[in-house]
Amino acid sequence: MGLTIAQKIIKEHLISGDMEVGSEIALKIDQTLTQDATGTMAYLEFETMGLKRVKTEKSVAYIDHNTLQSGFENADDHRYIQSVAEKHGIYFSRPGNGICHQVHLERFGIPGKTLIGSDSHTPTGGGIGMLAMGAGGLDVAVAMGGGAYYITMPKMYKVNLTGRLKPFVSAKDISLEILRILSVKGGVGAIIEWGGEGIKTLSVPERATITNMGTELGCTTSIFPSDEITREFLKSQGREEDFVAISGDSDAKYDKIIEINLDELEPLIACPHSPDNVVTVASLKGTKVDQVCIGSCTNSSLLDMLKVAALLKGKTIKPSVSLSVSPGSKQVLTMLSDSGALSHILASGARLLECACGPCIGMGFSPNSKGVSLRTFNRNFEGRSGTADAGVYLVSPETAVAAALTGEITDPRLLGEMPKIEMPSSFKINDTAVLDPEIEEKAQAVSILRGPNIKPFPTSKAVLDTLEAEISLKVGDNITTDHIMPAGAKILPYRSNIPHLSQFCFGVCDKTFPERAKALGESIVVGGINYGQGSSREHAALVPMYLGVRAVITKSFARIHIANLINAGIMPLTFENQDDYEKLSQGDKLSIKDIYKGMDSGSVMLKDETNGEEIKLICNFTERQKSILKAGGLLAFTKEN
Ligand code: MIC
Ligand code: SF4
Repeated sequence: MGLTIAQKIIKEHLISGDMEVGSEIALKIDQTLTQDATGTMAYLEFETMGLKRVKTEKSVAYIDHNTLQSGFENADDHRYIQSVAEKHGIYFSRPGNGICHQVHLERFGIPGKTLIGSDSHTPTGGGIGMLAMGAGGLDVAVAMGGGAYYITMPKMYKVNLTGRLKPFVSAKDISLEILRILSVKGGVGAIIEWGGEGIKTLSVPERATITNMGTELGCTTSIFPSDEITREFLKSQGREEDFVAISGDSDAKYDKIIEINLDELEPLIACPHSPDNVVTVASLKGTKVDQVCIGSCTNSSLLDMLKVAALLKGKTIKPSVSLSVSPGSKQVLTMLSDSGALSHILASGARLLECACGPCIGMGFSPNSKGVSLRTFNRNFEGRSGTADAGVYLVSPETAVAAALTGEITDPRLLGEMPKIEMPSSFKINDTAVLDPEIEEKAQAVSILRGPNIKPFPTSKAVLDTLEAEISLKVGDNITTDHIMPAGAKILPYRSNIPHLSQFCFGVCDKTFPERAKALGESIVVGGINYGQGSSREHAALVPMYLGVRAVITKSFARIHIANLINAGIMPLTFENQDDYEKLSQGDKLSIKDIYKGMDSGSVMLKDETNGEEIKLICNFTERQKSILKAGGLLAFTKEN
């Protein structure tokens, strides 16, 4: 039987396990990336492993998230990461060089290679045919040390594109359409491959917009074939030698096939507070808009920016709208500036932000109270923008410009004729903002620069045979990591200070949680479907662990979060019968006995001591996962072994 693109790459990188859907496989990882918000913790973990050099083909540390330096914390973390990178053989992308995913695509990604990154949008690399996955910081640290990355062998989904996008309809609308079809949990346990005649009309940055936002489907990753369009892109980046062609076999088998006709697609918009809350732009016509943000790892390529500049050329934005533009990389900004296109953006009244994540993660540019913000980003979770009562909508760059010019949600097709965009055949290469690591012989002399904000790593506890604890919090479906461990300018600087961070845990759901959890000593959290969707931040597991959470019981989990819980020594359990969720209430005292036996048989019995209910919970762990939980987390397990 033929293989899919992903199966081919997995086969080449398989260290152990069977490529059978649902079973655990271990993969060799060629490249890693980290960003600063997850990187400090990842490098602290890497240091604990005591290795001198990374063992990957290429590891890159990016500074792109925590760039607002309103105190010493972020600057200290940047220096720490820079010094670790220099010492241990990691390339360092300086602040200002751009968003990790955009820069990695331009300068380092290679078709057919495996990449894991401590950021959930690492699948952006799927746009050039990489098997690129988001992971918790500890998993990235292990991979840097040469260890395998473990995933559950995914199902394979295929999306066939036919036709060609109409003017003012773009790659972002394809992302929103697939979210409309599949929902934020529709990709869990699957890899999505993009194919069909229609992909020949999509350039690499457009493909990368689609694989980037595949993360919002919950899938393991998304991938395009590596074809002549990929070759052209690599050539334009001066890297044609990195090109290899990769495609799925014609008789490859897919578990699901979805057809999208690009001719029929129209401008779409995701309404608050979920990326799958998708309707047509036309249906929201006339909604007043306060703020428009263009950028993020989803839509900040040169192509996106040139389109924005061309549409803004000679026009002025509405006085009632505040427009920000953040190009994805120094390369994009330089070329935008050299071509003169930047002047059109500035003349329109837009505010230029640095090449970083910025408003996407609430690092500045928060909307006004009850503000309506249209963003070309990938997430619109409640509170993520930094303004609790703002309504964030996700749109294409075309729809963003239409709103900035008219002051309301407007179908961009009403803007007239789409200007023709000429893409350059070669990009301006200047990698001076990427610092090479020190050579191995001299690396010993590099000292690590640690700031006072770095606090000791919290120690986790081993899972014991009996757990008796109270439910400290019960939440609903689709709880994101932004609910569990919010980000934003005020909180992100403390990513290496778990005690400080813990004050904000579950702040979006219940501000009293940290105090209550601490008072209980040990407790259990109960959730609904797709618990932990969203980011890769391991802090959404480490902080609850610090606050004494010993188990999380849900209807289902998101992929990266369940791995992070196990790595932190927190037991993830699921209801055998989802209706049993209703039988548990916050404050109930629970007991789970014979956990070790249950881990072997795949299920445990929970007794609700408050109401007498008995509930069966699934705990299908692999031998490796059982050992990690019994050791009290992956760090403890790695030290033991
Ligand atoms: C995000 O988009 O939510 C982030 C911020 O990039 C996170 C990583 C983090 O929390 O630091 C992600 O996507 O993994
Ligand atoms: Fe940065 Fe936003 Fe992309 Fe996350 S989603 S990496 S915060 S730009």
